[in-house]
Amino acid sequence: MSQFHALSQVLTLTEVNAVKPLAAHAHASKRKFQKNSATNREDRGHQMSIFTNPISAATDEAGAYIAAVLRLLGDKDPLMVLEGLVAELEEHVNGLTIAELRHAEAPGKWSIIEIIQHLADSELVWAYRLRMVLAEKRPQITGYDQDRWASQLRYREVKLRDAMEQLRVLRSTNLRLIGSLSASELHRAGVHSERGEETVEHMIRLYAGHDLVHLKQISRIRKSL
Ligand code: NI
Repeated sequence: MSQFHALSQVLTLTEVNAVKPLAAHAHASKRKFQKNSATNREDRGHQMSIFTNPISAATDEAGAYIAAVLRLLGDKDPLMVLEGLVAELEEHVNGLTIAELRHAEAPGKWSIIEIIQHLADSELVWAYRLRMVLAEKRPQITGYDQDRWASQLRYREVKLRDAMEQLRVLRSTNLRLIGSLSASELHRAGVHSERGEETVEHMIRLYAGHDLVHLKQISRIRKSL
């Protein structure tokens, strides 16, 4: 499983240490570290992300990342987390200037707006995956390189309003779909090329954990402003 991203960006140092030997970093520094510089295990982490499917992802590392995300979710109700994301984000961005919203946490790392666009595009990908898993028989789940999406799709130029609107619409659409599912539909699965079988139920927990990871990251950025 290649759910790897951004450990250095999104988890506190303690959490990163807790999930060693995970390659830390990931959303981080892609602009600085291009693929051809990825010569060791840690550098490869820069290309990995929670919803990415890098060829080099090591199963044990990915598994450790998933464990960290699920630990963050703890015993919280994943549906409550998913439902609360947009309101939480709105609270976080309230009162911030454009400059603050576009302030990168560190060179090569994302700003708050970039994180929100990442969440919006993650939701787009999830929308597709959910529908494939529900309508097709054990479909293949494929990944993408979120850092390349961020640069190629110009997350830096995105307007907060647009990113938030995309996220709001897609999240509520996905939650509506999930709310209509039967128990057996929640157990339908797709097959991820590295992570193997992945059920709708599991994805719900994973995406909820992913929300928390990025909310934490945004809190940290806010404190540093
Ligand atoms: Ni992410």
